[in-house]
Amino acid sequence: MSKPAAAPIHPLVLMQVESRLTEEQKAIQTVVRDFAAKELKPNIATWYEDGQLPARELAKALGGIGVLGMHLKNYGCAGTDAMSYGLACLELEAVDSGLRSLVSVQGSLAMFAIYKFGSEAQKQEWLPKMAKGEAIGCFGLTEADHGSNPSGMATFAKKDGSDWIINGSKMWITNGSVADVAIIWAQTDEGIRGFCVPTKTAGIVINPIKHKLSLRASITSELVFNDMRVPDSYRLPEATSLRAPLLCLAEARYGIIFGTVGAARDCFEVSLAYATTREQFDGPISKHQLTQAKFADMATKITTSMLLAYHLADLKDAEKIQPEQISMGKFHNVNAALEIARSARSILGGAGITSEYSIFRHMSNLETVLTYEGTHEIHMLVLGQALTGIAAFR
Ligand code: TGC
Ligand code: FAD
Repeated sequence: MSKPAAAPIHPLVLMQVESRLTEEQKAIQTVVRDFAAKELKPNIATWYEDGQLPARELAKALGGIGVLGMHLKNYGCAGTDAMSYGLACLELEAVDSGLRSLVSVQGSLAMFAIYKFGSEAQKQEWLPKMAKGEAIGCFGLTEADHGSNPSGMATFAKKDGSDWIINGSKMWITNGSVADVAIIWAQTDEGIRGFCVPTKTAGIVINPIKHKLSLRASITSELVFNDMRVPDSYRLPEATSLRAPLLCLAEARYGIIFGTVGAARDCFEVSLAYATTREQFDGPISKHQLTQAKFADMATKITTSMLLAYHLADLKDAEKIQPEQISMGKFHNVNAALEIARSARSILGGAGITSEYSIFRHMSNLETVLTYEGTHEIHMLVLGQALTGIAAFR
């Protein structure tokens, strides 16, 4: 006779990985988790199906719980540690990658660019209202012909007296159509520079990108600049090469490393709940060894991803984190989450392809997450470079 069933253990409890969090970190995670359960989870399937996101209201609500630019100090930002920021990303992406993207682009890309490279006047003007969600930012690095290789960007800012005239375009820009301010990276006669441009500036046209089959609960846009004249005071004075936008990317990639654990956790929880109630061959499908093998594999991947994320949080808080370490985190955790989503989806059988369950949505989103913020291949090559000393990008 088989032993009576014991109470199931959650993967993160099994290895006690959360025991290392401080009370403050746990409290922040709980605030975001509760907010997500109340304000985001009930609506996400509809936003996703409609391909619409009430970004303005959401930004204000997210600002209200203090997650926008939460790891930055002063200027109305919460100034939390890196671990807390990661945990917030995890809870948001447990609902949908697009919601984490809204927060990543606002806090880690647009606000961080101003915070790190902006003038005092730019910081005073933008950061407090962006922290509150009263102003939304976007970050324009990618171009249609220059994605993985931003050093080849064609957008050009030409000096004209004390002004700059910017021509070119940016593609795939998250938050673009709702943004109040755009961080625009452009070539100049002196090298790559960044500009912090209000989107009401004459000469900028923003076109929404439609027909996405992934990240549908996120706004993605094309930005086009036609002789856009901006004063030198819009230039980010401390951004003097490609290193500046790449440093911003490191911030956002860090959030993804935690966020994808959230998507994976949700896939695990949804598929486990389904497997314990769905019956085939005279019992729950969770009793089948092949199903249990999937759960064992998923739980191990969630645990190793979480531990990797925690380690990177420690390195980040100690200000010791290196780009190749972040690359390993993104490379591993996005791939692991995608594998978990595919496996969890298979446990739901036919039901797994409907929007009644979150798994297929996560799976579809994770295809974008595998591509943006440096493709899976680019992070492999960053690691390859670190391990061999040879850059193989070109
Ligand atoms: P390379 O010569 O290697 O580097 C130029 C300078 O930058 C430094 N650097 C970094 N600094 C900080 N963090 C990093 N990750 C860095 N990577 C490089 C580097 O030390 C150098 O500094 P210096 O002082 O010597 O000048 O540049 P490269 O042209 O060879 O390119 C290297 C490569 C391929 C890794 C880089 O171009 C790259 O990462 N490409 C991927 C592009 C990308 O990730 N785009 C993302 C766009 S934003 C986005 O997708 C938002 S999605 C929405 C969301 O986040 O939710
Ligand atoms: P490509 O660079 O053309 O790559 C195509 C394929 O070739 C990939 O598999 C890639 O890995 C491979 N490849 C390229 N170079 C090499 C190489 N050297 N060796 C081996 N393989 C290689 N960008 C922004 O600036 N801001 C944003 O807010 C933003 N948001 C986004 C939101 C969404 C929904 C999406 C889909 C993208 C977003 N992006 C954003 C752009 C994103 O960063 C790019 O899509 C990404 O960097 C890849 O560029 P690409 O799409 O041009 O692909």
